[in-house]
Amino acid sequence: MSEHKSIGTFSAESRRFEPSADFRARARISSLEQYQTLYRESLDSPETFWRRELEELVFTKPWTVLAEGKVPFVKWFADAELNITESCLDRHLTTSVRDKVAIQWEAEPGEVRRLTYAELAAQTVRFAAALRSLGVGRGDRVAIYMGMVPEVVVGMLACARIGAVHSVVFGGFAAESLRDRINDCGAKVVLTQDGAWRRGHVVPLKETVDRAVEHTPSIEKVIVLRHLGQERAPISLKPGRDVDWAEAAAAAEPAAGTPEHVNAEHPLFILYTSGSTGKPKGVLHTTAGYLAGAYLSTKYVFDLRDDDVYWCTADVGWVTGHSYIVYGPLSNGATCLMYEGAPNFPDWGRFWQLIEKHRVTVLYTAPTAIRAFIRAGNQWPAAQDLSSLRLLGSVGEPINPEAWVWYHEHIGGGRCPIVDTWWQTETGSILITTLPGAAEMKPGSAGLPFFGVEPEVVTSDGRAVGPGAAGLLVVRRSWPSQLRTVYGDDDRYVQQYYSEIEGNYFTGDGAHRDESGYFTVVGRIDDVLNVSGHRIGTAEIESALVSHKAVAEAAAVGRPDELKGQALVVFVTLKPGHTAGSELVSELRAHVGKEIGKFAAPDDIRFAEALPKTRSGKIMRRLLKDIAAGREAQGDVSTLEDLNVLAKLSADE
Ligand code: 7RM
Repeated sequence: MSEHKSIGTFSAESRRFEPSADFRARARISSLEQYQTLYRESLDSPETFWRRELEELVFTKPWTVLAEGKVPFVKWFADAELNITESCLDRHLTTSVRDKVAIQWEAEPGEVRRLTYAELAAQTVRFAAALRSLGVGRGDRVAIYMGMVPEVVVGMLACARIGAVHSVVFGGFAAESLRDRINDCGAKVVLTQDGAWRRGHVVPLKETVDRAVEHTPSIEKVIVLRHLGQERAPISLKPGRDVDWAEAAAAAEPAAGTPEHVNAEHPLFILYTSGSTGKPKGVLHTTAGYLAGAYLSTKYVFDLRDDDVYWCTADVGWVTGHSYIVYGPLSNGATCLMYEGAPNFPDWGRFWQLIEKHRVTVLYTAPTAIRAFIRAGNQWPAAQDLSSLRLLGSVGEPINPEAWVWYHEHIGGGRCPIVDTWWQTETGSILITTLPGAAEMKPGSAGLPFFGVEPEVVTSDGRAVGPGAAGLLVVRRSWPSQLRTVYGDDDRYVQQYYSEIEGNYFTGDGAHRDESGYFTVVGRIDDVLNVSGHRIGTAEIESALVSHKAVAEAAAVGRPDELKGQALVVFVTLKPGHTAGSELVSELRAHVGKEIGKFAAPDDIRFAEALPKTRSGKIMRRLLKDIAAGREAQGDVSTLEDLNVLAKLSADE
């Protein structure tokens, strides 16, 4: 646990921001007292709390048991039955939300499409019927490899409608990563599209799927949406395997799109995320608990009102897209803006033009994007009318106070509260943030626990540390939207999340808490990096590197980076007969891009004669981190196998 020492220092930030009286007056939760009363109730009388708060969700069989069992295996709303799409779609069809826009979509080249709740429901029902007719049913896994188009939402909801389990794979992943994920979950079908726009170029998604499914015995069908068309994204459909999305939908009988009512604990989706080994974990979420978390957090954290135009800039390939583009906002009947392309296309003004054009009121984005906008210059947001905004959010990594204050001033015009939301793929929904009308904001600090959540900062033996002291962030008890297991690997689930601190969920993050109970999450303390908000396991990078013929050994570490949060630095040793040099650097970067995805290509590759190791043969990452950051190697090097190695690595600077 020696690694934990490195998180012990942090600089105090003393600026404080209050929501305006105007914001408070219209907020659902408008004072600290009101928050505290509800929070206490959520912990002390959870039965009363959840019964009342979930009232508007649709259960075909109501729950009589709130939670059954003990961590690590808790069943929430154990005896309930439901179909999540009835809370996201059907329930709105008998109210004025029916004709409200659910998804307002803008393509990268500028085309705009609007889908009302009635239209989204109709498309979902039809596509659900199509999936059924292709033999997909309850419990079957469906991989989704698509870009940011409205149909990806239709695809996810259609799976949920028939009780199938979706596994969305981010479109930036390479064929090999897609193949491994399909094989891990045994998906029967892949949903994809011909291509997607990215910075004026076509990303050939179908082509990548073709390569991936060469080695996926479980795949029976590939359903292809023609999004860009044959001219811009030429594809061919393989007879017997590939199905045209539109044709399948047109041929389907909507009457066959009835919802499958499933038990509360029926799997809803699997989402792969990086951990500390080379093999990504299939985080499994189930139905009722996940819905409860996504729905309630969206409602209170974004404080959504009828006339909001809400924009979460995440990709649906990440958990933020699942919870805060799809299930959370739709179960709340919100209007969501969805944007297909890159934030800087055709220039750095695009986001701000989108906000002005669509009159966006709530913006939820990532610190890495904010820092890139700061670098691009204040003239871009200044040129646009951002007065429609009333609330801002941040997610994905710690936001540094400077970026926070810039966001507040240049985007929020000084009038919009900022919710800094801490959560993880595994937590399903936001666990820590300040509710926007309830509490003062402290730049850099995520804030207070959400309802039903009991986080704590502890020492490695599980004792709570005092105010200001750093430690491990854990969650003391189960909450509805927590992951239920690692798909197909209960042991890994228990090992990873419930063995570090007895009886507690271990987040993998380091944190501290101040006298008023605000949590500041400092970052990962395990071998997981956060590069531009992308979660990357060092072991995955290392195994990709050693699969290259020239590489003998590799060690990946993070280096603080002004823009990306962390930059990826790798140290490699070569096999005999291979020479270090810029040619090999490009080759290795391309290799990692091909094995994992371009976003995971190392920023910096350093060749070494040997890697520093302990006498027991463990690579000393702490030292490599110091070297990567250009710091003098610190701490105990007495167990280092060969001190000359260290001297050589540093001399290479
Ligand atoms: C939602 C998401 C999870 C990791 C998590 C943290 C870091 C996320 C914040 C944050 C500080 C935040 N899921 N993280 N949000 N750190 N403040 N507001 O990002 O599974 O991809 O990543 O991201 O380290 O453990 S994730």
